[in-house]
Amino acid sequence: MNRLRFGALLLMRGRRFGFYLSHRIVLTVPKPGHVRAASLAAFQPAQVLVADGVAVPFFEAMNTATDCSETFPSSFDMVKRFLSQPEEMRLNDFLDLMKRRYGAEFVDFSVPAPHIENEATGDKTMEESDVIKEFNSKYEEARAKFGKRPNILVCGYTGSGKTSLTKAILGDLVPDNAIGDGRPMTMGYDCYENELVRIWDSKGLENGQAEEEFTAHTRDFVRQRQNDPNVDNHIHLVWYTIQGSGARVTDCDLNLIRNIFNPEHVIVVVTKADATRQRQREALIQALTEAGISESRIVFTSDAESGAVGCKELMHLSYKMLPDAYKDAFMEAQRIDMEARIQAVYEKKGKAKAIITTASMAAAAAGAIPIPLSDAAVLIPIQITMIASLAGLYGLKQEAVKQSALPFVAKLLGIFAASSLLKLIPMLGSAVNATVAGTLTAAMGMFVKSNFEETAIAKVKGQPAPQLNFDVELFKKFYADYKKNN
Ligand SMILES: Nc1nc2c(ncn2[C@@H]2O[C@H](COP(=O)(O)OP(=O)(O)OP(=O)(O)O)[C@@H](O)[C@H]2O)c(=O)[nH]1
Ligand SMILES: [Mg+2]
Repeated sequence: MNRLRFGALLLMRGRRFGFYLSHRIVLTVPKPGHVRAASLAAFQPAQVLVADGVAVPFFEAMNTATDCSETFPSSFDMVKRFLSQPEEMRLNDFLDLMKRRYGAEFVDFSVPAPHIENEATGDKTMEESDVIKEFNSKYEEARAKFGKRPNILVCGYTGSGKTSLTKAILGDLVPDNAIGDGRPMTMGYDCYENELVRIWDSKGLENGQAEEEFTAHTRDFVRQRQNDPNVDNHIHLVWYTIQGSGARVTDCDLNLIRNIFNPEHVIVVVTKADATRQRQREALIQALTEAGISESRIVFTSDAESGAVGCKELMHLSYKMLPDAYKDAFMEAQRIDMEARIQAVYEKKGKAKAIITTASMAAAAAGAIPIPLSDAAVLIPIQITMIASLAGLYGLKQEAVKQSALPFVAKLLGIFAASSLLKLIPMLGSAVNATVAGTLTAAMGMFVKSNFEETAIAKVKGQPAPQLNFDVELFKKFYADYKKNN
């Protein structure tokens, strides 16, 4: 019976009529009174009005019925009224009419068990793990798109303050014992990473070490990285440190800045600003600009202990210079400008809107073909993708996803399960067309987005994440508001 169409007319063996709304819902008049939504299970076994193997659809009639608040003595009276037939018409006359007008007769009708949790019994026919798997894979896709992790190389003479600088900007990522007390601490390349950023903290050039050797070593490292076919492993930005109090720009510095790295990716960071005199500062700027380095790429900083001078400026310049795909993760990783991080969360709304629009268009498209569109099986994968993408966009970590987002998704999915949909039908009105499927998905997306946004902001502020709350009543209110304002 897969050629059944949405909006078909059903007849129950007990002579009760109903409009087939979805794999779960039938509109009927169970006892004298209003049109009610009944579960299909409560309506079986039934017959469907069929011509040439395809159910005869009654969209208009069904749409009117969803909106109707009139009372009827029986389901047959409901059908007569919505199909504009006289009240006194008998059942046999009606069947004759259907035969004459549509060439249609009632044939046996059965639907396969719906693949979704049955709220009433708690049975889970759709494997919960499938939902989780689907969610996780879409989440990872979104992280790969929005939250790409940048690689930053921090390079310069030993003791110039590379590790201190990194710590001032990225905080806990760098262990305290990585900062030296006169002895060269970083041997080779230290890699500090989390899921947002990867820092290559280079072995500094020691006094007395052959500069050629150091340059060659650095060149090899950079080449190896940039030859990787995966651009995600390239060096995306270089912080080249020069100790301000040293006040000397060496040929080795200039060679590295101009020839070894891509000059477009280098920021020259003059460290230890607290110990740098104005005269030294001017001399450094002069030496660097004379070598062709733009002043806009030179930043003076000090470490956290000395007030993290210039670190915000360095962070913003880095953010500006990073390729787009890597900006968000860097902003989220930095610990120097909380206001900017909060702002960046709000600024995700454009991308969120794009995700929601894509999903709501897909839902509308699913609703455009004559299938039962309140059918969860059709809309749920679209909504899982949407919610997982939003979780990825807002950088909800795996843990947060597990603890709050997934149960949240489970509840959201419940909205398209039979009993919730019953509650929604009065408000859906002449529901269940392409527009409504789209609007419903869009409203759901906006609802989820505002929850995730709140969660992300709370995280930046170090506050406990708000509970992700969801229930049908709350969503009904949200949906009504959304419809009013959109
Ligand atoms: N006064 C002052 N001292 C600093 C500043 N930044 C770093 N230092 C000190 O400089 C020394 C070296 O700092 P590190 O951050 O370990 O330098 P590094 O470049 O990572 O050194 P290596 O790993 O050995 O190459 C430490 O004693 C720091 O405390 C700063 O802004 N001001
Ligand atoms: Mg170091």
